[in-house]
Amino acid sequence: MATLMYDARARLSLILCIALALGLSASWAAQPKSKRKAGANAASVLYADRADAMRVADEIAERRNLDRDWVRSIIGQARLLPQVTRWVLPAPSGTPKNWRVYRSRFIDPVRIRAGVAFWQAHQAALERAEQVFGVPAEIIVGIIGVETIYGRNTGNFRVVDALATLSFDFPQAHPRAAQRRAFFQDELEQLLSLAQRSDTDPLQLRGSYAGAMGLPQFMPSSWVKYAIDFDGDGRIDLFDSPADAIGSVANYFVAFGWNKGMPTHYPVRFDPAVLDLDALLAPDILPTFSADAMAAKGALLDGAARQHAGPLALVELENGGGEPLYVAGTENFYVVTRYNWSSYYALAVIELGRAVAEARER
Ligand SMILES: [Ca+2]
Repeated sequence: MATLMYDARARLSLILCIALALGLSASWAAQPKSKRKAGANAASVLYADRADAMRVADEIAERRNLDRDWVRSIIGQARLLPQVTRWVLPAPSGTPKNWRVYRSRFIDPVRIRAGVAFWQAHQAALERAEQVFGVPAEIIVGIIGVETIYGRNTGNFRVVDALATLSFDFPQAHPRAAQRRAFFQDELEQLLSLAQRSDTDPLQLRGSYAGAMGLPQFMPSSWVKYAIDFDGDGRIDLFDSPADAIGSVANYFVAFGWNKGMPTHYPVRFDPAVLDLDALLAPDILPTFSADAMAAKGALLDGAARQHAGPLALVELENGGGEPLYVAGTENFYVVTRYNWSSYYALAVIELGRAVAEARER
């Protein structure tokens, strides 16, 4: 999900869906298929019966200048999804992350073939997005592939149910429960406001269990801020217009600082004599070191990478009990993590896009 949610900002960074993955983020894409299909089994709790939900409905109506009865009616028809309150909990601490396993979920023949077909069908829009925004087609193709397999799996939960559940019944066991609850409550408010403005019935909208929608899995707040009409029909439709999805992903990346022409990452090798891994990993994925500073701490780049002008981060991807993978991430790698706050997610997006591009050339 693009944007899907982020603690600090707002889009998709969401949830940790698989044990490997990392932290909440737009990774509904990573959730087991069994979760994705379970959306229809709503429990019997209706939020019309909940005073706290109706109080929030009144506040939303007041803040957004919406019809109070309409807001109460929509939220009142939302149903608690008990399974969602379990899925948003982080993996138990100590659960090892495993890049190879994570990667295998996304870089596979079915998804690559679907990516080739998507690129072929929407080549003109992808080229135009690259010209207008400077975001390469293969990055956009990587995002839409990881998120929804090019629209095959956009989620079947009523978005209103998902957002109401996470607004009013976010699990207290989550370490950042209050923050997350506030985040989802804001998303619910954004959804109602957006639906009212676009004359859409919010009860008809379907998405991930965290409320992410359409081909690129945008959360409501991201839809409001970053979605664009890229096929020129005068409306923004991330569900049925691949061109709108393509343009919106590119626009999202530009909003988060995508640098045209900059690679996302470089291979890195270590000089054991001077290696200071703790210092190199301290800033996590935030690009901090010049190529020279990185080399001084024992992480060496080769060839043109040594001339890279901007800051770099040493990105560590665990492989269960095996040797981790290390890459030098640029500012553009960091931008990919703004779509979903995870280095595993970002590298999967980048490698899927590359695999699709290579398959096209064969
Ligand atoms: Ca459009």
